[in-house]
Amino acid sequence: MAASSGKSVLFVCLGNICRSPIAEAVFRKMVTDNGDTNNWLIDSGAVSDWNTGSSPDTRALACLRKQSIETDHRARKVTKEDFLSFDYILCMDESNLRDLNKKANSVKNCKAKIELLGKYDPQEQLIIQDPYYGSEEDFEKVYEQCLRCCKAFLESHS
Ligand code: WE7
Repeated sequence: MAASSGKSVLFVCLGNICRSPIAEAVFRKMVTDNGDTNNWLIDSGAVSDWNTGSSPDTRALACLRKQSIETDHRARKVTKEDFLSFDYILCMDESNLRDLNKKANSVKNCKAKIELLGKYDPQEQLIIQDPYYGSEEDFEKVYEQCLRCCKAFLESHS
């Protein structure tokens, strides 16, 4: 559960094995490097339950490892409680956004602000594309987008 005094963010993509675990790990490293971990609850999740319990995709792990970032995340599906407890739910593409808004409409007292992570990109690349059927470069691009967006998101909430 989110600490009442702190801030909380849930990163979301389709399966929670490529984009959202990268975003989560990148954001956690930034917050840790700032010595601000006590003020943030950070997690990631999926709109689908296809990959529930799985480790991130090996290409996502390799991409993070190149930056000396580790993660022990296991995929999970977004729950109704997430809409009540998180301040922000940040997703990757329009399909995620549609799915999340649909779910948010079925919960009472939704607290979370549901947005595209790409909204925070100073380079204005709004959509973080699914790299699942892509190449190593596509994962690198996801990482770079997450880095820019997470930095801007953190700055706007510090
Ligand atoms: C993905 C995926 C991604 C696509 N991670 N999967 Cl096979 C399938 C079916 C329903 C939900 C999920 Cl999560 C998955 C496995 C995991 N990033 N991207 N599938 C994908 C991409 C483009 C067109 C169709 C699919 C299923």
